Amino acid sequence: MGRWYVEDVTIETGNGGQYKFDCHAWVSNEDGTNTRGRTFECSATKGRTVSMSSLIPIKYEVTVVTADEKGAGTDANVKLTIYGENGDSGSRALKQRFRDLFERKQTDKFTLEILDLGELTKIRLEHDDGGFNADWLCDHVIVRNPVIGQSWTFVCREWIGTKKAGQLFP
Ligand SMILES: [Ca+2]
Repeated sequence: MGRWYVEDVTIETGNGGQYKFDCHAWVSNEDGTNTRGRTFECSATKGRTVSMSSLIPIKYEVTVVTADEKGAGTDANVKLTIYGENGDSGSRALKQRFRDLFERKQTDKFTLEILDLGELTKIRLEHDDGGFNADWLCDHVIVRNPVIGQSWTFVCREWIGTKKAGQLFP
């Protein structure tokens, strides 16, 4: 048969979105050329409601660059929170064994496994004020989602210390 009656088509995306196309139309292929088609507008969508259970964990690659300025480095314990359209990462310690982290002009890399945050919006940096001269001048942080190959750069360049702990960027 070359004729097919289509009531509606519903497309569900992997992250819980739902799009319904009302058709109520015959889609014909009677002339056998299979070149006749029809376009239907989307009639109903079910939000960008994202259920956490459908999100996949991603190993985000985090690059932290400390500024090239006197006293910019720190030995305090640094924590990072990443915010995205699907939620946030929670406060994550940036740690590495056997390495003096966050020194002047230094680049430090970390991997954080987080449920897919979607489009990233901001980050929060904080530290525990540990060590001598704990104030820290972070230049920028790059967060990369290796699954889609996209990176977000957050320029910081503000001192993070006891008085300004927990800066939000940008
Ligand atoms: Ca250090």
